[in-house]
Amino acid sequence: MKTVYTVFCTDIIHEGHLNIIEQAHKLGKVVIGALSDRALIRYNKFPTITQSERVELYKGLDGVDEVLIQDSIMYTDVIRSLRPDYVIHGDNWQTGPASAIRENVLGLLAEYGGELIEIPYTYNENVKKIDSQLIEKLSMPEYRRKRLRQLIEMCPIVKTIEAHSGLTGLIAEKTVVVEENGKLDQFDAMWVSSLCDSTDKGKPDIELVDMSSRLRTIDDIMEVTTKPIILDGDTGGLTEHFVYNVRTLERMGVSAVIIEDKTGLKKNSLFGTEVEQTQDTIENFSAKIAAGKKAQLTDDFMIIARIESLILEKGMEDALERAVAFCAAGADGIMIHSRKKDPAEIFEFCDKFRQIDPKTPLVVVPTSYNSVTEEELAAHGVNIVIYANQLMRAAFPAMVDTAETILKCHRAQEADKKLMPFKKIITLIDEL
Ligand code: SPV
Ligand code: MG
Repeated sequence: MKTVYTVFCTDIIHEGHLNIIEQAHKLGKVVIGALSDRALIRYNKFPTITQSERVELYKGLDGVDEVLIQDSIMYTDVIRSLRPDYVIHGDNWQTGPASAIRENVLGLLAEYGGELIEIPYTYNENVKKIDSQLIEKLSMPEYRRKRLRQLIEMCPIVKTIEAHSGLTGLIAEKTVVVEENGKLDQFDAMWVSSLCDSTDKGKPDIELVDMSSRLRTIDDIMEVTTKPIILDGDTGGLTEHFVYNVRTLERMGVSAVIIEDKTGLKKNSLFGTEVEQTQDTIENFSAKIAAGKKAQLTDDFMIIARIESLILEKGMEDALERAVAFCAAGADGIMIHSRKKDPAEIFEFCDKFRQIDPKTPLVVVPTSYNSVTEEELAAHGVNIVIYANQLMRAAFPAMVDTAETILKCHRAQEADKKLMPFKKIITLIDEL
């Protein structure tokens, strides 16, 4: 009896999957690899049912003999232990990032003479509808909102990139890279930065862009994405207003708001002590957090307290004292910020905080200390890394350069060399 292996990473079975099983069954014993939660999220397919529910779903299908868990998007461990005679897959992985997985499978099968069978991918209206229903489901508030907490449990570190528009949201949603080791990677979540949201509107980052406008930006991003959103809530404003905003954000499906312990006219933290900035008292800020937590209706939403002590040079002890107090007031996480060039003070804070509190999620924004790696941060107990402004900073100089080139040349031809072809820009956005 030959062994036939195939991997499923779906929450809904459609005729394409049934066809694969039927073809596999003709060849021998059918073993399905259920991609684990951990592997699925790196592959940009966030599960809407649990891993064990997926295993049960696959086991119940006619023609399936065995279901095992495949814990990595690459087939290496399973193929080396199972040594299937055949791996069967739809032919839709021959191009794009998934072709790296195909290469991995071909290499492994060649080690002992196994064979890859590719069958035409079923892509009819019904399958398309099921695919888009899955995506729609993930974009719904109740799924999106809880996804950040799920990611914190599942990932060594939640990789978060700034988005300030539908287009940057799409980049955060869809960018996938194949790394040198053949693994795929992508971002887990999005940060709606006050700096970039303000900059995009040509305004300073001083809480001038009001909440209605910030919500509009969030809505634009939500329209075209499914990944969870962390809002930069600045100081949170008046407590009396903050409680209403918590409810609104929660209802929209935002996963977390981060508020910073400053008061009065807020300036961007990267100015540090070069401008006048006032830190709120522990008592006031704790009361704001507690009021927000009281207003919250679901268990999913997170209010994360951002501590500005290191930015304002108030010292490590002050930062730690605040972290403990804000957690006691109900904060679901702590963001510690620094504008030093190296991560030493961030590491010190995280190590000391972890001795006091092993669990509360820690968030960092390595804009100044940008040589630090995700692995190093995770080793110091960080749960969420935010790349807070890089997309905006990439786009701005490119646009200025283009404007200058057109002015200098009195035509567009010279500028065109660095631009995306217009044929590509009109097909960049998927139509329904
Ligand atoms: C933002 O992105 O708006 C932030 C992070 O608040 S920072 O600009 O570093 O203060
Ligand atoms: Mg900000």
